[in-house]
Amino acid sequence: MKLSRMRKALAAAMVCMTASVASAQDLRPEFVLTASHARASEDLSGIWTYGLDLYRTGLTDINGWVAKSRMQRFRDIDVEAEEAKGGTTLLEFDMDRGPQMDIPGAWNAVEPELRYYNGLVWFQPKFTPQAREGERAFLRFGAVNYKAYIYLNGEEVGRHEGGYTPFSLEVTDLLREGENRLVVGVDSEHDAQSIPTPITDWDLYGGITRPVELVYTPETFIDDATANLTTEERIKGYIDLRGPELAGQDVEMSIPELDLTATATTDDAGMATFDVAVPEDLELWSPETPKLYDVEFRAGEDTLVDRIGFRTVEVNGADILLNGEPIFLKGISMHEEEFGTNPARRITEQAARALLGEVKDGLGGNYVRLSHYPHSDVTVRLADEMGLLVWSEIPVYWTADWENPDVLRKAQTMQAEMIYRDRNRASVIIWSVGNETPVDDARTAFHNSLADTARELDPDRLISAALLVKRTDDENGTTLSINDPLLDKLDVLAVNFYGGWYGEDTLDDVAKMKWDTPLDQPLLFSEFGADAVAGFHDASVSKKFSEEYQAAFYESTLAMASGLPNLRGMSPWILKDFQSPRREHPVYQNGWNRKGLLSETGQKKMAYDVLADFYRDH
Ligand code: GCB
Repeated sequence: MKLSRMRKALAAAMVCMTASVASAQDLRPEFVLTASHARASEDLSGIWTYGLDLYRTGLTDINGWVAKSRMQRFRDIDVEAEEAKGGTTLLEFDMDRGPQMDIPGAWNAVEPELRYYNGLVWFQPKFTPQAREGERAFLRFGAVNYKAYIYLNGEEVGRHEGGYTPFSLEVTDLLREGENRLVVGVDSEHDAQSIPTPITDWDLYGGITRPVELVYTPETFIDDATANLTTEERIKGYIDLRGPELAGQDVEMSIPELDLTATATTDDAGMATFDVAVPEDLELWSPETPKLYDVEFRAGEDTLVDRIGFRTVEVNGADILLNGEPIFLKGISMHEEEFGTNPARRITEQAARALLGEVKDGLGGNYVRLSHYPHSDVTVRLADEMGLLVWSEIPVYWTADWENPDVLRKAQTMQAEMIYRDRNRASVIIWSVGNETPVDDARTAFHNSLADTARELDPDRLISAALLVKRTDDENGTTLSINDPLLDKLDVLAVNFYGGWYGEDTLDDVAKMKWDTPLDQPLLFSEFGADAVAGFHDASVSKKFSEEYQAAFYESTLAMASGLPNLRGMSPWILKDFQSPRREHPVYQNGWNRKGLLSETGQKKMAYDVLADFYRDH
């Protein structure tokens, strides 16, 4: 064996070894705070002050020394009052008198000078919590992109890495009566060891992009609870307590609308499981009837109510079965970006409804690919309510430091944070473990580990990945195949395909291409698409960036895809034009990827109706 190949094989083996270390149990977030929106809480969102810190002087000094106290933005100090005392005090920050920003929302949209700012920004709200005797308090962040450093009243509470998943930190003993000072350092910089790595095809969107809440719980509380319909026609679930009284607690899960009550007793770790027969009058959740039930979890003085739908999903040969019936996934891909000329990834319920409404009512879809990272909980809960199936993924996108066990651990942690957040959402049917990552041993070992942990964490959903297509040109023409050892770990094959857009192929060439894919598994087109500028027309249909070309591209790709015997769905790229610093054609793009069926303000392009018609006929 050549030395380089030996090294690769060894590295792959090392990746596998570390994978077994991160068991599903190890990956559980310290606090899940499931259904936290249903708890007593205070929303800390609103106007916060901020200060830039491009050289990260608030975190460290030169030579890795501790940051100078005059630079430590997180100090619990009234700078103006200190200065008024006179004397020798020197402070080179003042979080109280900084400029202001509306949180949540990415900073890129706020000021022109922040449009492409990529680094550390300090944020501060001051707040006065309600007095809540005997309760525990947690700071819950919906998402901070990308690294977060959290301080309350001058003390470090915790850190978090990963821009799209929630995290909760206990602050019971740090909260004080009266005014509290929360300081959050947010570093948007990505590097070769981050997930994703620095170059993607979407906007940086640095900042605190989802709500920050102070959530209260009893001393011993239900930190996590699930209820899920399995293919054996059982409702299974658990209650997982945190607090001083874990063992031997009588706990209960009930669905009043179905007169269903299940009781259990917790083990020493505070865990109790349920496994009950499905009541006869259970109305299954589906895109046509997105029925949700109030499910009540009770433990001691704690009660938690979540709205949960019950459905099964499985694969049988090349079919995807929803509630036992084959389903074709009529979908579209979507980034987490609201309509508007200057989006800030501010996903209010109204913003999410506008996007998902286009999928469900406009295109007549039943499915959405939430690409390329876990989207806001608001979106996923709305998908439950509106009846849209969901593909959800972590941003293992194009590349990662495959041979680095710490990076694998990072990806697994993100995946666990996503799964723990959304495992009660009926809409979510697919966890994807990667997007367009070139095949090699170390990369496959990395993805295999992600697939294994996803399955261990959630055996009741399907695993997929958006794969690259292998192209062969010979005397028989062009053959497209999926030649990827990762297939063994996937329930559903998915491919991204851009023939007729990137490269020299004409749309006629695409129509003649042959596919050679395994036929015993369902196949999804996880992406295909072409740019078009809304309102730019070209009667000859030959000009890229015209609406006509995009529409013709959709027509020919849909015709080609329809010939694939195991095609079971698609999520073309993409619902709406989205910001991307990768797309800088000065006439057509100007920082926008134009593959939307809608412009950034919601203007329909011709291809929109091509897809809507196709879905109406399927
Ligand atoms: C892809 C990527 C997606 C890009 C898209 C494009 O394959 O998965 O993130 O935005 O192509 O527009 O090229």
